[in-house]
Amino acid sequence: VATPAASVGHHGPVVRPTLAPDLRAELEEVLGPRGLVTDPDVVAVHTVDWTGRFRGSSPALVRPASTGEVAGVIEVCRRHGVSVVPQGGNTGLVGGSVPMGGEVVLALGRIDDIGPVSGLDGQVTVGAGATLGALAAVAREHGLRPPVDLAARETATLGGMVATNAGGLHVVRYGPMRHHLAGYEAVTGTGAVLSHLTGLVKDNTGYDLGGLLCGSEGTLGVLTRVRVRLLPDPAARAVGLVGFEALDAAVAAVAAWRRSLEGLEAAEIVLRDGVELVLATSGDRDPFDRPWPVYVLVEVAGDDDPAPAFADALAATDGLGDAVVTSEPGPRARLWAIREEHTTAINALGAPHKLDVTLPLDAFAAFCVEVPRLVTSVVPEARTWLFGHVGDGNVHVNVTGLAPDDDRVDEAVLELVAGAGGSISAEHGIGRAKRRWLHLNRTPAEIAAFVAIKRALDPDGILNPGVLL
Ligand code: FAD
Ligand code: 2HG
Ligand code: ZN
Repeated sequence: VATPAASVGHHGPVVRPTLAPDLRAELEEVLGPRGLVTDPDVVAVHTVDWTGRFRGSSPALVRPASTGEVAGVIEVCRRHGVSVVPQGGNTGLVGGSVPMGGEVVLALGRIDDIGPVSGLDGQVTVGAGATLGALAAVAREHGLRPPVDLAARETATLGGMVATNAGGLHVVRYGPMRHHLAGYEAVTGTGAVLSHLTGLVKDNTGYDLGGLLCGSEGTLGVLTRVRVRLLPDPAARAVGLVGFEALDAAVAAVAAWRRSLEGLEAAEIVLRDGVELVLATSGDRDPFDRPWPVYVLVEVAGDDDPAPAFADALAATDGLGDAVVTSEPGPRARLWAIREEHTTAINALGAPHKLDVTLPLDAFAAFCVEVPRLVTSVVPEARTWLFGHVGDGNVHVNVTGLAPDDDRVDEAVLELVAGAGGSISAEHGIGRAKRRWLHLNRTPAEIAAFVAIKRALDPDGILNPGVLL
């Protein structure tokens, strides 16, 4: 691979890297005619992240159809000293899925088989390239659902979700992806295949390599198949949008509902400016007849209609302004859209800087008040948008009006987070976007352990160089 001179950083390189003829021939040998794509227009689609902030370049897209082909690709690339970026749905939000250094893109889309679903324990083995939406459709046939849900469901893949330890909309009840991983198959940077798809609940036979691969962001191995636990899908649901005057009242209310509402499945926060932006984009009607500064979207599920218990909990809530609650599928979806459409609506303003952070709950409200002030003190013309999973202390700080490679705001916000005892990445990962600040949350000894693990599984550093470490 001819490495382009301008490939490091957030702006796209001018030079297009090309494959050396012998490397091309060996990859063709492994992949067959459908598996190697070098048409620059097709490859280009895979070199830009979902937000448009990270723009790289690549000589080729490889599309293996089996674990054996993935191992073959890694073995060839390692021998040629060529790096590889594993890519699922390319919906990641930290720049980890695109080739910023002229790497080959290894897309998992052809490894997308699903099933069968085990009737006894609800487990299923899934090709890493299967989308969450496709898995949800299969799960529904069995009265089940995937354990994690997120707005990018039609594009995000199970491999990407395990690689990032995705969180999503129901962590408050079920936890992130790692909690539901029952087995894995992956190819390391040496081309070795690690396969442990037993699905055994009790299996204390040494290191938890699946747990290690989960959240490793493609730096230790290319996941080819994962075994996940599906969950029962409760028969009835109620969704409420609850308006508050103040953030601290909203945070306190969520804490109270966590104790009193048995079937609490989601507690998501949005603010007035974000709601206005989403409604202006969608043309939908405001569900309230007056604006509230803060809203919490709550979902409660159970075998019977949970709306009465939900109404009781709302009646006992201090500082509550107003609420709309519905058990009907259509209106429920419209309330969810107000929350889920934030990412798309903000992106339409220009590629934001995305700072996905967790705060201790007792610091959450003060942080949300402080952070817009901090942002404008660093870059006066920047604008801050806040929303997220308040039930988990996780707020998505989106900042628009910044140049893609101007990291001053990122630094100030992440330092504020760490100073408050929070995490600089709640659920999206470190990727390229936050690598500079890993030290804010991890000690030198921890990072040294990370490096040692990386060297053991990827001795030549060909898997996702520049991501995480
Ligand atoms: P990609 O974007 O392709 O890759 C992400 C990372 O995983 C990269 O580092 C990549 O190299 C690595 N990777 C991908 N596949 C593999 C593999 N098979 N083996 C090894 N490494 C691999 N995230 C949340 O956590 N919660 C949310 O609520 C959420 N909502 C979202 C909503 C929208 C609208 C969008 C655009 C994104 C959202 N995300 C959310 C982020 C994103 O969807 C998740 O990070 C998801 O897990 C990425 O899956 P993917 O298949 O798109 O992975
Ligand atoms: C969500 O919770 C996703 O909707 C995306 O994690 C967050 O757009 C974001 O910053
Ligand atoms: Zn999120």
